[in-house]
Amino acid sequence: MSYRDEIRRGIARREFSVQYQPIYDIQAGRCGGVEALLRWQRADGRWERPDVFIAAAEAEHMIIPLTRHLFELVAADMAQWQAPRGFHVAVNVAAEHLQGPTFVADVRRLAAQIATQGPRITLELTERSLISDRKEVVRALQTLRAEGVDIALDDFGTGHCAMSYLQAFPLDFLKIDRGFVNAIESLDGDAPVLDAIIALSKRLALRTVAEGVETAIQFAYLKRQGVLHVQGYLYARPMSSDALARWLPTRG
Ligand code: G
Ligand code: G
Ligand code: G
Ligand code: MN
Ligand code: NA
Repeated sequence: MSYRDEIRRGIARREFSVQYQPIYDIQAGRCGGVEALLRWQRADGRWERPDVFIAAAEAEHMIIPLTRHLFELVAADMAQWQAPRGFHVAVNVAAEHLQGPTFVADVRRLAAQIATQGPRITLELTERSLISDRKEVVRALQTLRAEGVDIALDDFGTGHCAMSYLQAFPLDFLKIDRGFVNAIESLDGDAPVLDAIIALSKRLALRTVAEGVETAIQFAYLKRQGVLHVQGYLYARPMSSDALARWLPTRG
């Protein structure tokens, strides 16, 4: 059976689930949202690595049906939690989906399904997905943004794009890749590339999310530099929808 068929069968057998990683809003002093991360547990109990099956789904043109399935899982999960007002739910979007003809309709369907819960959708895009089809992609993003969807650039600093896309695309958040956060070793040490990324975000009026924050020193450094949101094992690990439903009321 091809990997493509295995993914299709996995969707039909409901082997996919979603883990949610809380994102801390430093200014508000509370959880500001979550990132949805897809997981795949095979019938024999084995967990497929997400980086592996996501890459395979992209390579075999299964990422659009898989992401639509993710949207359905997220909508069903969200009915179980009490998300505070202004809460963000971030979903990762692949280049093929973003550039395809069904993208706006697919996101609108998710938005309609979760409308009663009132959270905002954040689309996490990678630099790679912004390379081609500029006009079409800009138009799709502008349309969704006008309807209240936020756009985040994920894994910032790890791609191979010219930085001109930062001005060409409508963006709200810049997610600083964990590699730059890792460079923070002490409060008085320096992390020049990280500092430059934060300064650039400010100049472009983009809100920053630091990823992979694992230590209190990293947290304090980022807070001092004016980063607005942090995500990482220090604050919370990715967790099931049930665990999130229990966790949220304790962390508001
Ligand atoms: O926890 P983590 O191992 O989930 O994620 C591994 C990689 O897979 C990350 O780069 C993450 O962005 C990506 N990923 C996780 N879930 C999804 C998803 O639903 N869609 C896409 N396109 N990527 C995802
Ligand atoms: O590429 P993207 O940023 O969408 O993927 C998020 C990935 O980062 C997931 O695989 C998630 O499990 C992982 N992650 C989240 N917090 C941390 C952290 O503090 N340290 C590390 N090493 N990985 C993290
Ligand atoms: O707001 P709440 O108490 O839920 O958040 C506490 C969590 O947020 C801590 O576990 C830590 O991850 C992070 N955090 C919040 N404020 C600070 C701070 O001033 N210093 C450090 N080191 N972590 C903080
Ligand atoms: Mn992401
Ligand atoms: Na990332």
